[in-house]
Amino acid sequence: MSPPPAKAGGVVERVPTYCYQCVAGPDLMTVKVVDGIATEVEPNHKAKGVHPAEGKVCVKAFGLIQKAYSPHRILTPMKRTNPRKGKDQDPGFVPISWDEAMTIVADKLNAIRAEGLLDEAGYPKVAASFGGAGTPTQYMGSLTAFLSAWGPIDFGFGSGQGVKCYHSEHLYGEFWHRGYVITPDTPRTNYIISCGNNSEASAGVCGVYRHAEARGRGMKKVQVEPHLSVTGACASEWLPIKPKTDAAFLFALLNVMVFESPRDRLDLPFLRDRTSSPYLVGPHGFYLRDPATGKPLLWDEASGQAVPHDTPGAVPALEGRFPVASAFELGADEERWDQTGVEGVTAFTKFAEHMAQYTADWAEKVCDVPAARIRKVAHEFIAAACVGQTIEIEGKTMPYRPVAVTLGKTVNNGWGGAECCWARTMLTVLVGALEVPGGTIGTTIRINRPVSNRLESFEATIDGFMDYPFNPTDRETWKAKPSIRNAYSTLVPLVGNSSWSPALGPTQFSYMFLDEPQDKLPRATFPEFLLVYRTNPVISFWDTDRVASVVSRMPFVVCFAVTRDETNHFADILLPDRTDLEGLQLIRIGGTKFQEQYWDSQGFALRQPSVKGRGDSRDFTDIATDLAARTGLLEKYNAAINRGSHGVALKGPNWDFSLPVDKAHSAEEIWDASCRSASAELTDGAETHGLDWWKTNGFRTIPFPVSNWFLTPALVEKGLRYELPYQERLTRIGRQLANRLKEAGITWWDRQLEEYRPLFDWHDFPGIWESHVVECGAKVADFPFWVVTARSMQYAWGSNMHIPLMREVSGNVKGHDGVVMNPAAAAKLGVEEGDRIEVSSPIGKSVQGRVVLSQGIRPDTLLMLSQFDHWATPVAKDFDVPSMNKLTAMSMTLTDATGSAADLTRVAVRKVAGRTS
Ligand SMILES: Nc1nc2c(c(=O)[nH]1)N[C@H]1C(S)=C(S)[C@@H](COP(=O)(O)OP(=O)(O)OC[C@H]3O[C@@H](n4cnc5c(=O)[nH]c(N)nc54)[C@H](O)[C@@H]3O)O[C@H]1N2
Ligand SMILES: Nc1nc2c(c(=O)[nH]1)N[C@H]1C(S)=C(S)[C@@H](COP(=O)(O)OP(=O)(O)OC[C@H]3O[C@@H](n4cnc5c(=O)[nH]c(N)nc54)[C@H](O)[C@@H]3O)O[C@H]1N2
Ligand code: SF4
Ligand SMILES: [Mo]
Repeated sequence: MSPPPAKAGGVVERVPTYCYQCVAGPDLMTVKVVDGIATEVEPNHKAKGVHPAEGKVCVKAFGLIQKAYSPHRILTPMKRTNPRKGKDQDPGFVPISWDEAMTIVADKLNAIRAEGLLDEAGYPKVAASFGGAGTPTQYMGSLTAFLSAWGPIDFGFGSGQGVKCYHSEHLYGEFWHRGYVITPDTPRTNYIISCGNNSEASAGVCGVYRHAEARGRGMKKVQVEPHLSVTGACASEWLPIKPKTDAAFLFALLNVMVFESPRDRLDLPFLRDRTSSPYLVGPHGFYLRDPATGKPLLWDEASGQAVPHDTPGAVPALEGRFPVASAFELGADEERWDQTGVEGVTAFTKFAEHMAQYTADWAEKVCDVPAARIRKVAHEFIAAACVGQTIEIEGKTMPYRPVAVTLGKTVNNGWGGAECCWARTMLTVLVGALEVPGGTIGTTIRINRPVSNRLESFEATIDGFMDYPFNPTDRETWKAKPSIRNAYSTLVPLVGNSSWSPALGPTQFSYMFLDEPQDKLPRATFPEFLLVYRTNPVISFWDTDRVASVVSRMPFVVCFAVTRDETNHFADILLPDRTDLEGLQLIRIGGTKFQEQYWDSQGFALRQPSVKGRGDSRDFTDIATDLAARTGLLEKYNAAINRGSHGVALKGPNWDFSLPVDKAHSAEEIWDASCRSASAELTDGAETHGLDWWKTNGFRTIPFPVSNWFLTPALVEKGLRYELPYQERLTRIGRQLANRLKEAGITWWDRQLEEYRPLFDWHDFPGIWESHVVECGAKVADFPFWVVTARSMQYAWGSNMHIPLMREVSGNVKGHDGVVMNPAAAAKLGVEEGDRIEVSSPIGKSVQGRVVLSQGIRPDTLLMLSQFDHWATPVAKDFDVPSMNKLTAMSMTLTDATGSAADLTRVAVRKVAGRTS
């Protein structure tokens, strides 16, 4: 059903609301409603000067009208009637009432509760998969309160978010500088080196706006990537690098900066005072520590002796080797070396000596970027860094270093991701551009706490660094027995144990381990109940046929569903939620958030029904309350709401809108109380506007200091340093983990343990994908191409591919209807534009599609944009465009130490019959 044409003279309303369809949100907008029918999405002009993109939204938001009125919407609960589950099985969904649907769901949950929430293996019987990089919570009302009331749930059944996303960046970024996602300080930066960061497609309306403004004032960007993305097309320079060799390129930049540029062009005071560069490293590879205090030593040029790092008045030596009279080194577990008359080498000297091997001439052979270009980029970067200059922000004088290095998702995850994250951070460290105006900064935190303010998210360690919530690796507290199936707390110390950690763990293991028991690890068991919302792992993950096979064997699957899709094809029950323009929810906005949401204000915004919920769809909050009531959890659920699990606590220092816990409340009541509490929070209790006020006004903010975008001043205030370049903590933790796994007899994580080193090395990262070809019993020469993927501005993953408008708009951007291939490579195979090819991978899977020729891609690389290949999602299933996800493997070999792998694989290409022009 499409909206009937608006009658002239009809009643026109403009409803303020938000879009959070992709991770670059939230963005504010208004919906024009004529006689109750949504007709247009418009900017929210009241947000001009408040929202970083002046109250505008991107192209995807315009699709929301068609989404609401889609003829393919699921508009009533449905029950599966075909007990057999398979891709080729018609589920036989039949409409049922909400009462019947909720009775079936609650009976299952109550049966689980009666027998215990954990199964014999100790894993939660209930699992939940939410995708879209955390965006579903912005649409699921108070379901979060129900989940918190329930108890243990396995949140580790991933969808590709997390492990296919920015991953090493999340973990190492938070470890080094509290940066879950790392971006340029775009409004002030002048020079960006971007390795595969496709911000013109991926950074949302705020990112695109900021970059356009920056280009307008002359900012330069060097885009390094195997194919010319829309971002590359907007950049000053494109360097078509060989896939997965970015670490070599970045290492060579470091080499040029250290060896081919005068030392004083670097930010020596920053290196000396804000990093661990002057710490003295002993012969065993750990810091030399003061026998009295245990603190790391540095060489004090003032007194001519080694002193603890925080000695007042000390003038640390940045480089050199120094005699230390007495010190000890602290290794893994109980390793301790007490030493006298020992030589200490500064961490910076260790770093410089280590980088000597990675010359530009060496890198050229590895990454296929000419040495002269590497040198040019390094020198331009130093020149643009403005070392020594300052800028005033809100009356505070801060360093001004307008250079940034950004990484995209295939660069900062999987093998080589850690090395790229380290090298990128070191590039900015060398010129003092880390977490300062103009430089490379982190957006927000997800592993550390409190999320509300990353500047308050650290205590000092005695080593003078920010502390970090590692999963334990010591003998007493290491978790030999995983709490959920992907074993993140057992295997990945860096991922921590916050509410986001299960979804950032090696989520492919949740699927893999069900069929491949791992030696000495408790056997993975199928969860008895799987809940799915706004994710489609059967399309979005690696080796999608394999994911489909696992999902088809899940005993009971409940999916919230806007339309049929590939994952809910295997569901037992479908529940129709009120979607973007129909539901009610208040969320926090402002502050700093990925992708490039940097606000100078913070507050709340309301999502409210612009149009009546269609059919028998139900508001998420009402669904959650009903579930809580039917499972006897109402009190706990209401208490969770009062605590703020749904986004805002209902009680503050001088206000209290807590709801009585013993009865069910409607969505309107819950969000009215939430609105009142939010109003009070923003006005210190002075105002308590309820839902009606927020419905009219849409959002409200208070100032957020721009100076809070930058971490370095907070570090200075606490007298702390970044633990860079040398990784003493990680080395110790890696060795301890190795000891624990050895004691447990686990050998299948040995390769991952090698990532824990004091200084990162180049390894043949593309070679790991090549060795996987051999592991699959094939020959590398038979798979001569790489296939990579990229974002599309028109699509939020696969979530809006059922919207015809998105298809129409994306049709104007090259690459959306086939496999992008270089003409020279195509000519060798006798392939022309529009020909059909079969692309196959070493795991024995293949896809077909038409060829799109472009000079903007390396001859050894193919591009499969986005995540197509739908076979159940309406509209999308008729696209006939392939996706790499059927071709890529889920494999231990390809899993790195952080638990992620990368979206690329070696493939073979063959021309097949049929042409589509
Ligand atoms: N419109 C839109 N925006 C989004 C999303 C969305 O679905 N739609 N998703 C959001 C999410 S969850 C994420 S994770 C981000 C991802 O954001 P990005 O990482 O910025 O974007 P992608 O387009 O996925 O990155 C692909 C780029 O990496 C390049 N590439 C592939 N392999 C390599 C390599 O080995 N080296 C180098 N240097 N480059 C390589 C490709 O050529 C391509 O240009 O986007 C977010 N923003
Ligand atoms: N080929 C390829 N694959 C990729 C990537 C890539 O770049 N290329 N990127 C990876 C990354 S970084 C990420 S984060 C993941 C994301 O992957 P997922 O998190 O799995 O996201 P989607 O595939 O978009 O699935 C979203 C689902 O939500 C449903 N949906 C949309 N709106 C609503 C609604 O209002 N209500 C309900 N009930 N359902 C709704 C859609 O129908 C869709 O099935 O994908 C990964 N997969
Ligand atoms: S960038 Fe994402 S959240 Fe913002 S308007 Fe576009 S789709 Fe919505
Ligand atoms: Mo992602």
